[in-house]
Amino acid sequence: MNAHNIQFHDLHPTRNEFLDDVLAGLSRQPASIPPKYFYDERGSKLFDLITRLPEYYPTRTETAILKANAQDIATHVGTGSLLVEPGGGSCEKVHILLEGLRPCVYVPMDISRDHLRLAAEELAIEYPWLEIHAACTDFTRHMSLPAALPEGKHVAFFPGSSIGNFDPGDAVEFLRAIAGLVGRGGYLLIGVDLKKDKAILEAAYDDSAGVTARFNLNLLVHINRELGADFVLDNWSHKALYDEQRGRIEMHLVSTTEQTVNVAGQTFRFAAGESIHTENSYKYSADEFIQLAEQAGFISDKVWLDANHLFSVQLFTVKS
Ligand code: AVJ
Repeated sequence: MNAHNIQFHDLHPTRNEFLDDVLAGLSRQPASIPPKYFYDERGSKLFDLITRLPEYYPTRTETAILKANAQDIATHVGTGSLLVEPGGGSCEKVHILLEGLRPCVYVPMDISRDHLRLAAEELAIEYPWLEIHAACTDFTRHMSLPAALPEGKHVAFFPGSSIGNFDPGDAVEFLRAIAGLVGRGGYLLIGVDLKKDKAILEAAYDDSAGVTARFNLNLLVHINRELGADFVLDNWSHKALYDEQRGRIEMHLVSTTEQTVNVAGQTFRFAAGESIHTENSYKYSADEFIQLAEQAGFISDKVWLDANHLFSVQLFTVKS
């Protein structure tokens, strides 16, 4: 079946940006690689598996909050908007909002091209009344909308606590870019994971089935394939820890032996126990996050929580 209510805009990052980021990251001390490169096709599939793990509470908790409050959210935001979702590659959570919000356009933006295309096509068939403009783009680099969108109040939807991947300073900058994107009168509906017990957090990022470990290690598979590197997977192990001081989960790939790795003609040495920092996932209290968003030019409109206060869904308007 072919849907006609969909357009695809390809703004995919070049192989050079990936290579530059990896070379720069591995040259740093300690080494690090941006988490956005987790999401090749297999990485996106592994992440979908993570969201269904018993230990990984964020997805199901956020989904429950959205479902329980979909009507309330629609009442606050109103209908007929232009709904933009940076990182919305699987077009999954937006289902919960579509019937209530009845936006005129939905713009999912994602770095993972095939994943985005498939999900957007399925959505287009399921919601024939909805115009979809899928944009394959690295929204952490280019925060711009595809050309030729209809007029309307802009609503940014940023679920999943993806904001947690940014250091707080970068998060403010990113939120400021979103404020610019939605403009005056616009909204931000964002999912924010909350601070909680260390054991719950660490289990969520080091599950007993080992899916998160595979997800982390897949970053090296992605680099080997796309950039012709020679990471030996057996020489790396997954580590996740909660730094209570900084309020963040850190994921690392730890070198299990002394080794060298070649990437595009450059050689990198790793001692046994040395690690590549692959992700931060910051946790906030609801109030801490409101303060952060205020620095970016937003005003808190409403906060929805689950009964156990594991996760928050927060609505903001742009300060005028
Ligand atoms: C997609 C960034 C929200 O930080 O929880 C899940 C990614 N990494 N398990 C998160 C992730 C390991 C996830 N975000």
